[in-house]
Amino acid sequence: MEMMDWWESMPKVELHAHLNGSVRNSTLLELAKDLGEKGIIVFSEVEHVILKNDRSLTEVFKLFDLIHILTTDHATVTRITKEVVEDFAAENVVYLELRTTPKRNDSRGMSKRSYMEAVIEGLRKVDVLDIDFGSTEVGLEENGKSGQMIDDCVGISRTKIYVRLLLSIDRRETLAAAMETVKLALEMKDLGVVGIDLSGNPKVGEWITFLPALRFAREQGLRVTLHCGEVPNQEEIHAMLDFLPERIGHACCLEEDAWRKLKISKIPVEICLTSNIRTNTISSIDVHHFADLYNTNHPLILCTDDTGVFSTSLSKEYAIAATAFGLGKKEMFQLARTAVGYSFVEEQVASKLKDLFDLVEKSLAYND
Ligand code: 6MZ
Repeated sequence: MEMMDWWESMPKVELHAHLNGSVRNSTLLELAKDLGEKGIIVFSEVEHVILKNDRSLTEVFKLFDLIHILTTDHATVTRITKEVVEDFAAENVVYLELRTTPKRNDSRGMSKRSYMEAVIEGLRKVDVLDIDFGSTEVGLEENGKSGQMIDDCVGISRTKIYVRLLLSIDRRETLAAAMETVKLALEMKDLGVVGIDLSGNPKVGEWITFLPALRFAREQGLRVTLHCGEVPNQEEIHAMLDFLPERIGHACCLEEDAWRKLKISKIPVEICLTSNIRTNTISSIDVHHFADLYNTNHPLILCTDDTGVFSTSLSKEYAIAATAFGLGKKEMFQLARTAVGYSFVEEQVASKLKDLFDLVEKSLAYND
């Protein structure tokens, strides 16, 4: 318990979190009850789906379809964004790179743009601490709560969370839809959008479909991260690595030559331990590639993927890694600190975050 307090109070950086995968179970149940009462779904049929713990990769994507039914209206998108940011802030995540797939839903009068506006509204509504989400709109980057101290990063009072956004392309989409997402990201650069992610069911679609959109994103100065190697598709994995994305997520199913290519490339890897084990992408923690990457100093970042879907938190992921790979507080603190350098945030903020880690480190006595 004492160790869990330590992981929670340590400042941390989250670079791979999907908005709709990070919704609280209590919120999903409340939304499901509501839709049940309106006769849109049958609550008793979905309750156990929400509460189920062990899910295959295929079941995870079925759950996302259900979550999207529950969250698809502007007010709900705003609500879940606010809650997700506040949940990460509560466990001392000092920088959050939150990703989400802009969605069009004509029956709700929702366009990709209005979906993203609802997300931004959620950021504005965060009120348990200050938030900087990179907005250049006067007065919006601060929400008027300055000076309020809500949390302690191992002894240092903290008043702010920095949030930046990545727009995700779902592998089910068309190239035209992906292009729309990239153009939207460019239009929203002043609202804290820093990059593009390619995600979605890895068994669906082909990444090559999206290559023109990803190239365009890069040419226009957006950073790119790809879900790579969640399933063993070596041809795709090689092509993705050849594209040299700024980061990749997962990297679970790389055969020897792709693994060698990754190591040479030095592309930082977003590691999501619980997600990989729960979906059985990796058979058990003791054979997880975290160890090899860590031992060879390959850039890596510990992340959650979907805190709601996998009932985890970033603090839990740090606790799991420390126990499984025999790492102490000092090593884990350094891991969190180096993550700042792999983020897509502007240099000025990265430097502030590094200062924060330095300040916290000075106050620490690492007694493992
Ligand atoms: C691939 C994933 C994922 O975008 O609606 N997503 N894509 N692999 C994973 N590992 C388990 N976890 C989440 O958040 C949910 C969407 O994120 C992607 C899927 O496209 C999912 O529909 P948003 O906020």
